[in-house]
Amino acid sequence: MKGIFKQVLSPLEQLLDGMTAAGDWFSRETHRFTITGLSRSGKSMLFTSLMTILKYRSEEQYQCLPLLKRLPVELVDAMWLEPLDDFPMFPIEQHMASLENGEWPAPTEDVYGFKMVVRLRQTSQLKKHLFPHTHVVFEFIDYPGEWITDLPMLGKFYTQWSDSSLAQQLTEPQRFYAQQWHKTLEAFDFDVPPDSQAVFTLVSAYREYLLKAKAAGIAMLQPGSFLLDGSGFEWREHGFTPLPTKISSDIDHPWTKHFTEQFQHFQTSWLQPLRDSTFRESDKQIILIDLFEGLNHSRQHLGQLKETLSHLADVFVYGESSWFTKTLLRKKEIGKVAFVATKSDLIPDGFKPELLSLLKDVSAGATAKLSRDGVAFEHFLVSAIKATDEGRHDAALRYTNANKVYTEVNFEPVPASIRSMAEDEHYPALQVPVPNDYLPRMLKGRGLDKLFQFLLG
Ligand SMILES: Nc1nc2c(ncn2[C@@H]2O[C@H](COP(=O)(O)OP(=O)(O)OP(=O)(O)O)[C@@H](O)[C@H]2O)c(=O)[nH]1
Ligand SMILES: [Mg+2]
Repeated sequence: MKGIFKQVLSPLEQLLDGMTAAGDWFSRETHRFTITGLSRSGKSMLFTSLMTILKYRSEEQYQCLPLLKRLPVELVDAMWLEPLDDFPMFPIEQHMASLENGEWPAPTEDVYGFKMVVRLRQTSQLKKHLFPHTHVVFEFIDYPGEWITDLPMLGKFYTQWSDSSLAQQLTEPQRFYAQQWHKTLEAFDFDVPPDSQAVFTLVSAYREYLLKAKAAGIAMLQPGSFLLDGSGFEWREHGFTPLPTKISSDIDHPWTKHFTEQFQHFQTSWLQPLRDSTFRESDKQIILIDLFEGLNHSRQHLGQLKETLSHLADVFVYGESSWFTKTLLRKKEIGKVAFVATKSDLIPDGFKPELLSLLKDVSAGATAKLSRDGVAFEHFLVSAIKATDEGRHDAALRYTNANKVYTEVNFEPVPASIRSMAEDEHYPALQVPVPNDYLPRMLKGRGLDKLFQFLLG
């Protein structure tokens, strides 16, 4: 049957369903969404808003998403959160407490999950027909953005990664931030054996580069997993770095051998399990993109963001066809992908068409790959919270700044493509503190109805 919600059932459930088994467990329908994005792209804030909006929607009958037709509030009997497998629960209370204290949610340093269960009212035959399930389950996983850039490393040999990573660091804008690291690499004596002290020296110097590049808005950070201390991969013990090609091309060189082993250890003991548990196959992929960081820095920053997203397209959705893709999705469309520019409240409405066009440009490398593989995609803008207000004219916004002064700012038009941004230009990003009235402003988030429709459609 062609339901309003797409059916993605495990074979067991499908079987049981066919037997019209009764009881809650049997009539659950699970949708797995991957909302993913590079570091600081707005994942945690978006989850926090989605949960808050849905909570208000169900508990207070608050119609904050007028365009949302898929899940009419009258049909929703109750909505609650449940843990997802063994993942620690998404710290919604902690994030809300931060907002209450005037702080944005802290950067995510570990993986969290939650399930949102929606119990539907089964009042009339018609509704039963439209919603054959009494429960619809949505699964969400939040994780540090630093982890995602590492996934393309799964398909590489150490020397391939080493060479391409050095080549990337020699192009702008990375080259500028890599100067110190490159000096260290050039001066390094590779005749000393790769003992733990020597390895630590080199890995620390490389990590310094990654930290510096991250602070400067670079998205292409490999391994991003080395950036977080205390959670995730043990870079001190198992770290590695790229090596100069004269070393990496000698497969018998002690350093090449050592880093090849470390790299393989990284792949098998960290990346593969991470991918299997956190970046699982899903019905729908949402890729969050913060364009403001790139706009704030330079055209070249936007260029490397585009390149990073293009690399990521290889590992998503259709990466390597799994059991799931092969057996279940072959008959249907392969999942769908949305490229979503976040924090759209940071520019006036009048410039949103340009922002959307820039989003399409920045994701063009990725969408070319999706088109080639017959994967459907779309683009839209969201803001998890509407932290700004309209200004007195079209090119202006008003907001309460860090000094608690309600001010108006004027904007230049946003470039509609990377090419149309001048080499020496940049667009300072608005730094908006958490507004005091954050709750109504979260309920006024923009584009979230579109997002729900994408998820449910
Ligand atoms: N104005 C505005 N700012 C936002 C919005 N969403 C996120 N931000 C800002 O972007 C920052 C990063 O958002 P997060 O949700 O923490 O990003 P993340 O993707 O979870 O980041 P990691 O956990 O580091 O991977 C926040 O601290 C806010 O400053 C939004 O809708 N509007
Ligand atoms: Mg986060």
